[in-house]
Amino acid sequence: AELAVIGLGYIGLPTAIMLANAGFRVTGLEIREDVVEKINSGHAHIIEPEIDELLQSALKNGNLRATSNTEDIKEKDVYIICVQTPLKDDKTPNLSYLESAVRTVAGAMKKGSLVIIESTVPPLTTAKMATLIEELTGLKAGEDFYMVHAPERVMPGRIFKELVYNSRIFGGITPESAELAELLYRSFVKGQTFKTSSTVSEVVKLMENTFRDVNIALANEFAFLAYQYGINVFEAIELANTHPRVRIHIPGIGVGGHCLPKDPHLLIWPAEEDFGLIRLAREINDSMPLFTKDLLFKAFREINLPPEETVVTILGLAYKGNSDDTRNSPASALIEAIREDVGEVRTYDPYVGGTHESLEAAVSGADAIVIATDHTSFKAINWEELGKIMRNKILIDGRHVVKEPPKGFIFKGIGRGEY
Ligand code: SAJ
Repeated sequence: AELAVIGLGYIGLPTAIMLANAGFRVTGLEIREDVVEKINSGHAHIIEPEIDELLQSALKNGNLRATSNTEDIKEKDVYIICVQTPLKDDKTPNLSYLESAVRTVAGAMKKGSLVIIESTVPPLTTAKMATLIEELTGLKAGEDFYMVHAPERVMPGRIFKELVYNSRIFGGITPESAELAELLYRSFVKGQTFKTSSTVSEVVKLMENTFRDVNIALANEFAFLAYQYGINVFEAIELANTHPRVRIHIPGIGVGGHCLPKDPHLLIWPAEEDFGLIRLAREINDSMPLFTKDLLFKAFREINLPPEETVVTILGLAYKGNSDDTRNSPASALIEAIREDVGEVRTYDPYVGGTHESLEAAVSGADAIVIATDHTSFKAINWEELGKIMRNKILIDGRHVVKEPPKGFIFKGIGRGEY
């Protein structure tokens, strides 16, 4: 079969590579021409273990080609849409990328095509997009073309493992649609596969990320409570998690990335009524960078440092450890919140371009360090040694990277001992 993947980002590119290596002829459509060029020359534009090798083998066997020309995806058997579905304000989804991808597909497809949406979408969207295709093409959904929501579930950093071993859901607008998609993905998926309706599948995907977001909010609330009792919340969590049915998440400076901060909003957006818990969890998680700012300014007050004279170094700009992805990163929210109030903000992230070249250069003469990302390399830092090149020694740990408060520092961490 001839396939087209629309959108070669974090999900589209790995999926196109897997399908090409499974033997399908895949054309990847991507509007960013520099990205197309890079991919066709064998270099992925995203950082992900194994990606360049797998991309090169897909190019070598002649099954994968990237393009920015919509003419190249005419009359394919299958279209897989992997575009982003961000928010346009605090809580309203921006479905314009999805809609424009669907319009492109409608202009290219033929009778009998299978259209798959991998993007995370608000409930009922797949059915609406099927209606849009009907209007644009005159074809009848479920008869003249097939349509499925097949949500991606992979974790950046583990994409190629999880693409193969995670189980997958295929939500068809008709049972036959789901069956066709399942057959296609079985070419590389070793996990279990399940078929359902498109609306159930949309809700399932959103529930998964909402579950994680709400659980992280609960952990963050436990961190606030821990201050009241003067205990280390991480010790308490570790002990609570020895219970066979308890799995408390990790509190921290905030919830970033392209999924968790928006998916709970997508879940409740089309509903007439929601009951508050999901929204409150979002508010708690969004408040964490400000809470981290509070910890920092408390430390300034303890040694009578006027904030406007301080140099603050943020360690980690990525939204999570060992990643180069800065989308919705709590570090950026913190920087935004302190920029006007402190003398100078410096950043250091070994994965992210545009920050200081070295840890030492970023920290030299600084008054405070705030850890905003749990990169593995940060865990090996000798703080007492590093402290020697600082002007004042304040260390704020937003990611539970520092196990023992280093000597000679004013140390504060989220959920750690005294506030
Ligand atoms: N975080 C915490 N505490 C935790 C876990 C995470 O503060 O206990 C923070 C992280 O530091 C990060 C944010 O939450 O800032 C999100 O990170 P994550 O590791 O939870 O998730 P993502 O966004 O990288 O990927 C999630 C995954 N969903 C679930 O685990 C339910 C992934 O499987 C999805 O495919 C992905 O969202 C997606 O694309 O929807």
